[in-house]
Amino acid sequence: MLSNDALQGHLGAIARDGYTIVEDAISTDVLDALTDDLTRLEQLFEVVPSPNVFEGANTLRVYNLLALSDVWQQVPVHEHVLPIVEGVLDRGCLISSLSSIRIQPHETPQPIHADDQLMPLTKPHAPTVCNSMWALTDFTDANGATRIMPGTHLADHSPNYGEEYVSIPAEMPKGSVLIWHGSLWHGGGANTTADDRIGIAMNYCAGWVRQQENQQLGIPVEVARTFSPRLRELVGYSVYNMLIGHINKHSPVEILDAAPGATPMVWDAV
Ligand SMILES: O=C(O)CCC(=O)C(=O)O
Repeated sequence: MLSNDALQGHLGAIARDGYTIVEDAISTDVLDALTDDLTRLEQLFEVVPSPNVFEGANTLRVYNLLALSDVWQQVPVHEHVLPIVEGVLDRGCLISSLSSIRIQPHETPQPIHADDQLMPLTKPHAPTVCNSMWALTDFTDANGATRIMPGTHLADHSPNYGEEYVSIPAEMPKGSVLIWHGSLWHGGGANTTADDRIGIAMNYCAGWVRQQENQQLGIPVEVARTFSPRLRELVGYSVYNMLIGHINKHSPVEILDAAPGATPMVWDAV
């Protein structure tokens, strides 16, 4: 559990710099379990790099991890990360996507971008997105640590796609988590080593924003039914501010459970 002082420190850093790093966030047994399952999934699905510059010619990505095995269910709700995300967005935040990013040797730098730059909003703006990168290996300048540009979350525009910028590597030991404001300019780094850099991209958005990867159709209903109450809320079986996301004036969680219930809705409060 994060202390209140630690929580406030991380929130202050994100407000000021656009990012923070939580060291020693993830225990070794969790890291090992995630790494083993990811390797299994990559082999099972025979994952190969996608043929586009953004995802990387030497990078393996597995999307929609919550649908694939139980071990990923602990990631979105982690006690050292979620309170910080809730502090940035609010407790009505949602999972936007959960995927892996394995940057292999010979990978070149990913174009610098902001994760919210496809949203047609005037900048700077309140955070609509708050993303995190779990380090399953050490993240170093040489192996492709995420490149960040501190303070750019306050810029009045997004980066020009494909332009080269001066950035710094978010170096962090294995078990750390980098968390950033969705407007921060950043990108994956080049890997000049002989080893893989493995990261888990645990991305969140505000509860009133559309999720990047569709969680309600992407995760089979029978899988979602096994989720904890908080995880169900985070994938979108919930309503934001008692209204947004309702189905016929009911929370979608009641439909998930096939048990119409009494989730308080905005109409009950007026
Ligand atoms: O792999 C990384 O360090 C960053 C990746 C990223 O920002 C992205 O794919 O959107």
